[in-house]
Amino acid sequence: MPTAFITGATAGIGEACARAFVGAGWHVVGTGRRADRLAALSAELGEAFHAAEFDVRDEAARDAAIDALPEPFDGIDLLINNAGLALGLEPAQQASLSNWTTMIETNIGALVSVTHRLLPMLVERRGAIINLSSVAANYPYPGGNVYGATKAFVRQFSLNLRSDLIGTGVRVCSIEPGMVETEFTLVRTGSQETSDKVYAGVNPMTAEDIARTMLWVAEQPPHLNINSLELMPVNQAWSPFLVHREG
Ligand code: NDP
Ligand code: 8X3
Repeated sequence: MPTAFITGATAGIGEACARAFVGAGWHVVGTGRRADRLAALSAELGEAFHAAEFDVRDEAARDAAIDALPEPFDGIDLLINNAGLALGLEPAQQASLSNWTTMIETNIGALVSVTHRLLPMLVERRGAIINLSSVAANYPYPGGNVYGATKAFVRQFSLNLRSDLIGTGVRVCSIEPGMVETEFTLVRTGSQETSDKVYAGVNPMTAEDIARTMLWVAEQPPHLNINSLELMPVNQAWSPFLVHREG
């Protein structure tokens, strides 16, 4: 049975992935800061699931958790870099620097660091990496400023990894979803009411939609790499360029 290491398994896409991969016969290491959520997932998923509680930005805590992985969770075949967040929707000139720093540290810094830590094992096992980018990587929108830029980094890092990993058998995919109803907008805005309004009437994608897609990516034959995959709900598309008229 292969093992997946899923960052941010306490909510949304990561939690749905933990369920989907265990359901498909994988072993799963699920990480996150919220111990109560990890305990509930452990109780639900049983022996195929191993909880690892740490802040993804804390390298020492992360290394301690990885070093303590028991068999059969200590041989990782798939890294799903999912933990991430957006904070704020203000225009750049009004945004909080601390929000920007948190997004950069989490979406870029921690993702790079976890990848660096697990790459030797993934090479040894001819494993795979799935990185959570976003449509925000590919299309600018007002208030997307640093969040979109972090996701553009994730997409380009994924493609560049492919170049370096040629010949190793390691596969890398950048997943780029649009609107998925999770705790994402609650975290971004701090308001459940605002979050509910964002998704109202949209029929957005679900965390399960993305988890099913990631399982499909992971279970392609070993000679086939899905480089990037952009997904949107049918009720989401692009808007015209913004134009400001003077006077
Ligand atoms: P949720 O807010 O529902 O889940 C985010 C997960 O990330 C949680 O498990 C949270 O765990 C974890 N996380 C955040 N910060 C940290 C941290 N410092 N240390 C450890 N874990 C952390 O959001 P989603 O499921 O929607 O988001 C998952 C990924 O998908 C993100 O990278 C997001 O940018 C991306 N994405 C989301 C889209 C959407 O529309 N929802 C669309 C495109 C991409 P905890 O708080 O317990 O630590
Ligand atoms: C989340 C999708 O469109 O809210 O990455 O930026 S979006």
